[in-house]
Order: sequence, then structure tokens, then C-alpha cells
Amino acid sequence: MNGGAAAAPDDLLDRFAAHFGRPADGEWSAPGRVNLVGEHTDYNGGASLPFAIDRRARVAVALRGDRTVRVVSTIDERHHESSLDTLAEAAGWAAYVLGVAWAIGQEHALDDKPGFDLLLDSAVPVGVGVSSSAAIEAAVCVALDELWGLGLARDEMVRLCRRAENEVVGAPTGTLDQSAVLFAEPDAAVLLDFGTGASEIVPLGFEAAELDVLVVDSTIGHDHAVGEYGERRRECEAAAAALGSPLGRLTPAELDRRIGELDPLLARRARHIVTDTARTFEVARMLRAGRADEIGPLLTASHVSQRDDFGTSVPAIDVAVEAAVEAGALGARLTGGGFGGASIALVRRADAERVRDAVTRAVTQAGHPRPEIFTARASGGARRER
Ligand code: GAF
Repeated sequence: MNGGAAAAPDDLLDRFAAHFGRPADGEWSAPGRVNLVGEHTDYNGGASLPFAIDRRARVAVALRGDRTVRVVSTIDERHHESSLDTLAEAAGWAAYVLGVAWAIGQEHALDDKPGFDLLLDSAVPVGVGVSSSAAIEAAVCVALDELWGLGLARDEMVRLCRRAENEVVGAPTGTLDQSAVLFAEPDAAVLLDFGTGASEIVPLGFEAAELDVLVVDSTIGHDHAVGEYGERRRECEAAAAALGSPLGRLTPAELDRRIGELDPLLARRARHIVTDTARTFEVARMLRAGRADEIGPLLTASHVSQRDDFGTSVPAIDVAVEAAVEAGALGARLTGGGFGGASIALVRRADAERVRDAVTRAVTQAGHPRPEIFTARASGGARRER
């Protein structure tokens, strides 16, 4: 991903100039994200608590004098050319780039807007569950917003990036990822209440408490545009219809009283959404009170809920979570949509090395692929770089 042609300069603006033969108008970026707790709650009116990570997608962009759009990426060096009038016809990473321009065009007149040249580079690992797609979408969205002089508010950008994901890429996702990467601030998480639409910056306090978040990439890929993600959505919709309420709006006590109205599978799905939303608000309360070192058990409980009730974990991730906790992590859980992807482990900095080694050993001894493990630091959201 950081590769590119051997002779290409390292600097993105230099690379842009070398590729397109003219300077870029600027460089914009957006991060990937880790979700601390609150999974699959976004399309259920529940709550999530993600933070942006210190790995970013970057775009260098220059407006053109015509309606042509040319995009190229260091991901695969492929070149994609279209026009502002045929934007929805794209595949692979180009669907995220052109999908955002298309979505903007659905809600804002682009008749008088020029096309653009764009070079994409990303250090957000792909297929890991840390939102490499939302990183690309948000970087493109802040760039086009500025260059086309649209003055979009961040919550409008969230909606437009989601349209790109849902309607061009074809993944029926909620707004967790786009909200995380567009609202994020350094050293903080974003409490997203999908029932009210409210968002709140919640300081994490991990630096002061000397805590690290390890991201354990199972290397088992996932694709939310196919299969099981959509199935979970349909199951949640069926449970919500039977109960006459978005699942994320029910308290655990209310669901307990009514759980007998659901068949056993839908009851488990509903219980995950309701309890994970409650855990999310509880973790946010603890963080606000400066009790970061006490949230671990809630993270692990969230994993158990995903594994047993929501059915989104996979054996390699269950082994990683269990090994992390056994080796002294304060808590660990699958993060993101699941069916592969990554888990996170909250560790005391002094224990990080031991937990990494123990997880790698346990996962490989159980016959699963060797995980890729990295530390994620909470960083800022989508922005202009220069
Ligand atoms: C994926 C989706 F894109 C999000 O909208 C969210 O549902 C998440 O899975 C699960 O919490 O990242």
C-alpha cells in the first residue's frame, strides 16, 4: 500500500505532479477507526464509541478545466478515468472515490462544477475492520467540499459518504464508520447516539493511565457488501418490527420483559444490540469519570455478546481475545462488522509485549493464520493537510 512505482517520489504532492504533470491544489486526509464498543448498533438506533486511529488515507487533488475525472491509487497503480456524468460506474477502491462525488451530485447541482485529477494513498490496512473505506470516502469528501466550495457540514458529509458506500459500493452499512472518521478528535473517542443523532467527544485518558489499544488483525478478510452483514440487518429489522421499537432504544430491563415475544434466534440478536448499547453508555460514563482502567470487563462482555448472541465472531478472533485476557489485557473484543477482521485488546503499556506474544502464540498454535498486531493511538478526524 505504501509501495508504488520504484522511481516514484515519497511525497504525495510530488507524486501527483510526477503522475499528472501539474501541481495538486492541496492534500487532504482521513483516518481509519477502531470501535471501542457498540457493534451493529448504528443501524438499530443504538450507540457506539469509536476513535480514529493514527493511520490515514490521503488524497492529492487538482480541479480540471473540463468534466473529466481521473483517479489513480498507490494501492494498485490502476488508473480510472470517467466523467462527472458517469460517476457511479466504478469498482474496487475507485468506487469509494467516485461514489462520494456521485453522492454529492445527487444532492447538490454539479452542472457548473469542473472535473478533477486525484491521487490516493492509504496507510489504513484493507479488510481488517478498521474502516479503510470510510477513510477514503471522508478524505475525498473534505477535498471536494473545499474545492467545489460547497460548505458542507460534517453530518451532511457523513450522510453523503454513507450513500457512496450503500448505493455505489453496495454495502448496506450504517453511519458508524463515517461519523467516527469525520467527527474524531485526538486522544478522544466519539460517543455516537444513533437514536437521537447526537455525538459527543469523550476524552479517553489512555495516555495518562498508560494504556494502549492493540489491534489484532486476524488476516481473515471480510466483505460487508456480501452475505452475512445484510443478514444481520434483516434479523434486527424483524426483531424490531415484532417489538414495535428500534432495538437500540430498548433498555435491557424492557427487553427482558418482552423477550418471549421473539423466536430464540431473533431474541439473541436483539439482546446483543440492547446490551451493547447499554455497555456503550456505561463505558462513556466511566471514561468521563477518568476510570479508563476499569472499562476492560465491559469490552470483554461485548465480545461474548458478539460471539454468542450476534454470531459475528470467528474462531481465530475468539482465540485472540481469550489469550489476550489470559495474558493480562484489561479487556478484549472483536471490533467492527466481524466475520473476520480484527479484535482489540486494552492493555497496560507495560504488559503490551507480553500480550502480543501470548496472542500470536495461542492463535498460531490453534492452527489459525499468524495475526498482524499494531498499536492504535486515538487521532484527529478528516482534514486538509496542506
Ligand atoms: C461495519 C459497518 F460499516 C458499520 O456501519 C457498523 O455497522 C459496523 O460494521 C458494526 O458495528 O463497520
